[in-house]
Amino acid sequence: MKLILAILSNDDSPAASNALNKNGFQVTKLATTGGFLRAGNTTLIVGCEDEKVQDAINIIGEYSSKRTEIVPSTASYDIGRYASFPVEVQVGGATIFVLNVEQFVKL
Ligand code: 2BA
Repeated sequence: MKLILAILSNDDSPAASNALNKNGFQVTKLATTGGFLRAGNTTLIVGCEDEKVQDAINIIGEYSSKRTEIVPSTASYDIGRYASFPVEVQVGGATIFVLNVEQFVKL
């Protein structure tokens, strides 16, 4: 048995979690914070059989692929007035750890 820890953005986690559930995986969601950006993210905990790990990773990847989004930049003083210009930022992606489970007990 393996334990998957998947860190993904708060935007992607509901869809990823739903898809995992629909495909028979049990999921626990933790509200976490990135140490570098200090922004909120979500860590999904999934315990599953070894042969199911790749399926879970594929599902998570489907709902958290890296993509670019256009967002308004912070307003800056330009051309004689404060203006906000759209900038392209990369969002999404997942950081996934797969750990061996020594013992699994449900009481
Ligand atoms: P990612 O590498 O995609 O990491 C996204 C989040 O995943 C991280 O949020 C952290 O919560 C978790 N994470 C990633 N690798 C991990 C690991 N080896 N162990 C434990 N947790 C891990 P943040 O720490 O806020 O980082 C956000 C983004 O900032 C990272 O995206 C990376 O692109 C960048 N970054 C992180 N640390 C950096 C550093 N020391 N120098 C430069 N850029 C850094």
